[in-house]
Amino acid sequence: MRLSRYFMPTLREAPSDAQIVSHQLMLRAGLIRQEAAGIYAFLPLGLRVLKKVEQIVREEMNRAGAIEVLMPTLQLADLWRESGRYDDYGEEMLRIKDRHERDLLYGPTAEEVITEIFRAYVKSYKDLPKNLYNIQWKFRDERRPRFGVMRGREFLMKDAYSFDVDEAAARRSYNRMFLAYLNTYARMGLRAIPVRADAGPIGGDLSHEFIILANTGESEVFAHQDLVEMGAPGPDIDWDGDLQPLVDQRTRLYAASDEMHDAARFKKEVPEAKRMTARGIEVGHIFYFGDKYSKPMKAVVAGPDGVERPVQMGSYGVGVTRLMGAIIEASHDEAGIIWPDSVAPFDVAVVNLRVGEAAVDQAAEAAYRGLQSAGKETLLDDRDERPGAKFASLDLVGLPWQLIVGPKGVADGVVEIKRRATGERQTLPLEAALKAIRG
Ligand code: 5CA
Repeated sequence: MRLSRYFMPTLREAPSDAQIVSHQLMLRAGLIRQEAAGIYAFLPLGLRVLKKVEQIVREEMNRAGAIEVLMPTLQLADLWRESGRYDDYGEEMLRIKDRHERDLLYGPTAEEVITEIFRAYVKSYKDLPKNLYNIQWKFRDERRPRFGVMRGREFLMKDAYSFDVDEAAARRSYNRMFLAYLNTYARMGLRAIPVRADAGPIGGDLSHEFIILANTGESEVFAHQDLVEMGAPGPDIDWDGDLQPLVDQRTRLYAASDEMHDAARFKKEVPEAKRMTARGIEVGHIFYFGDKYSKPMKAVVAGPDGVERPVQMGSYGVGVTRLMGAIIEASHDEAGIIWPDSVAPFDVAVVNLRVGEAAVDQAAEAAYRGLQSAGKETLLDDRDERPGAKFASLDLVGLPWQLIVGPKGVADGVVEIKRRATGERQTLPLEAALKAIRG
């Protein structure tokens, strides 16, 4: 992509109502534009990041055996009357009437819709387990939308729903999601801590939140330091095998959100030097709630004994748009965003420092073509601007690499490469520079 023809509206200053660094940087880097309180348009760079985050979530769901569907954003109120949640959900639910005066709502979550789909087709334990997920926009009319995509009203969520014949099997489904979540966040350069959580309006008694540590986070967490340091299990575990030991290893150590925190237990179970109290961002939340929806909605399956029972369910949410903010909170400096390679909007910017000077233009074009044919997503900065302005905006948008082509280097047969994360620079012949970036 040639920057002279692209749409990357960066801002020198963030609007004064952006209070936290990720919100400021998302606006300044031209990733998002607020259209109404808590409602955002995704601009080209922001959309590229969103798609990458979404794709990582999708791949890790698929790896763990979940199957993708797409449910509508608008749902029938009657379904929510069946589950009994229509009246309980309150003012957070955006209620809509169509021309036939039918009550609709913009889905804040989709337990009812997925249960309706499931019960239409699945009747026997032989078809279980099943885990169906979608990545779809949700709407919650939050009282205080704030911090940009962190607490939006319209936001993108991955929501998965598991169906099992009994509690033991449902627990296995829960474990698969628990571990898939850790792998998902790790691929984005994030370390998430699973903490015991309150199930809130989704319901049920087994629930974990996944928290990214950040001072600006809205959640307070209490955890054993060793859990914070424990890595993700990695993709190569046996997804059909017994995952309980891997989950136990991570749930044995104390970790709780503020609603579930028990100060006396924390003191008793965690040595003082290992007690961590911190703020964090909830980037995922998983629930096991048994027959909370299947029973009132009559989603039943026949067991091996021929007896019909409500199917055992769980649901598993990831805040996809919120993750963009969380990644920036975890990875930035004074100059701007530092995207992890896996979610960066482009891999590399080729910076032409003397647009219009034939030899420099030619060398920049050669670098641009070389990177593109190596499969690197490349932005060619061919804007007619001062070098200082180019570097400021490129550091702000935070691509992992810059390949800098200037008149002096061209005369010497070299270019400069810069790694955004470390600031490390190297002067190399073009071929060696391409090789370093190709990795
Ligand atoms: N049905 C369940 C799981 S699929 C559910 O809705 N869970 S939730 O309410 O915890 O939401 C799942 C995830 O969506 C949260 O962990 C959070 O990361 C994200 N999320 C929730 N509300 C918002 C919001 N207002 N703005 C941005 N992301 C949000």
